Amino acid sequence: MSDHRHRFLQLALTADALRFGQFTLKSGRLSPYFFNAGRFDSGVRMVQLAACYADAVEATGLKFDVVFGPAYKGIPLATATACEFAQRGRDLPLSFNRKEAKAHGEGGNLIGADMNGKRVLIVDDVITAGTAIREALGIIKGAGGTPAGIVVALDRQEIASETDRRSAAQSVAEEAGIPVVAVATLADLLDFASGNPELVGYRQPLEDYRSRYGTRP
Ligand code: OMP
Repeated sequence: MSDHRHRFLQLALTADALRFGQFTLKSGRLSPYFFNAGRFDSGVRMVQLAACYADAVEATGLKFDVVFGPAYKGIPLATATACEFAQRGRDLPLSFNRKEAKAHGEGGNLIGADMNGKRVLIVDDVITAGTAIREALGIIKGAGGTPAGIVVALDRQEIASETDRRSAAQSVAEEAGIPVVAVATLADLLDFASGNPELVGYRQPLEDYRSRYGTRP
């Protein structure tokens, strides 16, 4: 497992961002685990997480001009990732949206750098069925930008729907013609759990869930 994958999973556990139990997902699926990016709730945690995102993106050699964070959780993630790229010598424009359009002041629902005519990297927390990412793609296109790639901390590697057995990440990538990069995947989490005595007991529920909703690698 590459260093950023392992580092991220360890960080997520330490921050309690990765939890095991019973969770109802946005898709209605009942999951034995949940990733809550909101637990990266301090400066140090955010800096460490952003380094994992930047490493994952750099490993792909993806070309892009602007970083976009979808509201809400994508906003701090994209911001921290842009700061990390700046630390690495690359000052990238940053853009994000608000959920409700504002009628006064500067108006609209987009904040930050102009995406028109630019190649845009979306930074978000997690992909399950792909609904959140599809919305973000629509926002970028609406602003005249060209989606260049998507990076999420965790790809849960779940089928998009009963009729589309590809993973949501695969179907979004094929439809949009762009890569979906994950810092780590469910497969990485399963590997990580095998080597960690505290997590080994969670492996079976994760495997059962993967048999029901997951795509086999
Ligand atoms: P999809 O839109 O189905 O891809 O789900 C992604 C969204 O689900 C995320 O942006 C979160 O709001 C939420 N989510 C998590 O935050 N962590 C998880 O482990 C799973 C989900 C989820 O509901 O699927």
